[in-house]
Amino acid sequence: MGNRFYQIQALILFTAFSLVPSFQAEETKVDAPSNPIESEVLKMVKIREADIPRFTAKRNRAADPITIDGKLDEPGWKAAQRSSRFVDMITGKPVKFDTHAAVLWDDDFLYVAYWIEEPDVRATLTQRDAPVYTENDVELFIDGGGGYYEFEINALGTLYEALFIWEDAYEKNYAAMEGFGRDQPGVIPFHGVGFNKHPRGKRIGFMRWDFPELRSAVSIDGTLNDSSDVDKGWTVELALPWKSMTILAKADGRPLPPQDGDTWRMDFSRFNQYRSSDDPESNGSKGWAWSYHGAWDSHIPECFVRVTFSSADAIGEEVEEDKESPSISVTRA
Ligand SMILES: [Ca+2]
Ligand SMILES: [Ca+2]
Ligand SMILES: [Ca+2]
Repeated sequence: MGNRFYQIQALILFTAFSLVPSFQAEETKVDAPSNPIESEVLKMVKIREADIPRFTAKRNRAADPITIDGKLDEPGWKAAQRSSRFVDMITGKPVKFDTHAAVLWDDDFLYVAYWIEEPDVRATLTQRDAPVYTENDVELFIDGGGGYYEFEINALGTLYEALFIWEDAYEKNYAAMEGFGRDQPGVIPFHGVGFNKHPRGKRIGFMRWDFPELRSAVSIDGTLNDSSDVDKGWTVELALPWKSMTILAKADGRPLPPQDGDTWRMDFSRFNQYRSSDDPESNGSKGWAWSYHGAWDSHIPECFVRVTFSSADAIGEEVEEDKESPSISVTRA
C-alpha cells in the first residue's frame, strides 16, 4: 500500500486518535518479545508473538538454477515449502481467493514467489513507480533493522518501489551517503498509513529508490483485462541480489548473504479491489497478507513474517536417495 492514503489522511488521523484510548484501556496478553518496541507494537495491534508466521527458507540447488520468467516450474519452487494461505490483513480471517508465497536463496540471490488465484486478472499501469497498489498487486517488504524496502508489482509486471529509513537510524547510518539527503527529489516524511502511532517514531521515505539489479517477472494463467472468461490467476517470480542489500544491512551490519540460522523479517501481501459491499467474504478489507497486522498498514516490521535461512537444499528426499536417475521428479514439501 502506498500514497493513496494521503488523500484521506484527515480521516485516518481522526480514526487513529479515536482508537488510542481503546489500545490503552484493553490489556492484550502477548508473549514477551526480547525487543521492547516490538512488544509495545504487538500490544497496540493486538497480535501475539506466537501468531506471527515463521518460515524456513532453504537454498536453491546450483544444479537447478531459477529462471526469472514468472513460471514457477523449477525444482526449487516445487520442493519449497509454501506459505499458509493469505488472510485478511486487519482481522486475520479467511479471504475469498487463494494466495501463497515461498522463499528460496543461494549465495547470490534471495528468491521470492507468489501464487495468486485471480478470476479476473486486470492491470493497466505500465510506468515504473506508478501507484500499482491502486490496481490488484502483490507486495514484498524486507526489513533491514534501520529501514525497510517496499516492493509492489501488478499483473503487467509494473513495479513500484521505495525505501524507508527510520529517523532513529538515519543520522548515524545514512545521512552522509550520496543520494540519501533529506532534500533529494522524491524524499517524504512518513508516519505510517493506518497505524501512525508507531512507538519508534517517524520514517523518511525515499520514493525514487529502486533496488539495484532486481529481477522480476509475472506469468498469467488466463487472459489479461478480459472479463468474458474466468482466469486461474497469476504468478510472480523475483530474484533480489544480496549485493544490492548493503543499504538495508547498513544499520545492523547483518551478513550478506545471510548465514545458516539467520532470521530476517519480511512481509508478503496482496492488495485488490474486492470490496465487502459486493463480496461479503472479503471481510471488507482490500489487503490480504501471510502475516496479518491488526491494522490497515503494511509498514509495521514487527508484524512481518520471520524468515529463517537454512543451508539445507530445497530438494525432495527422493532426489537424495536416487542419485542414479538423471531426471527424477522432485517430491513436494
Ligand atoms: Ca521460473
Ligand atoms: Ca522507486
Ligand atoms: Ca480474463
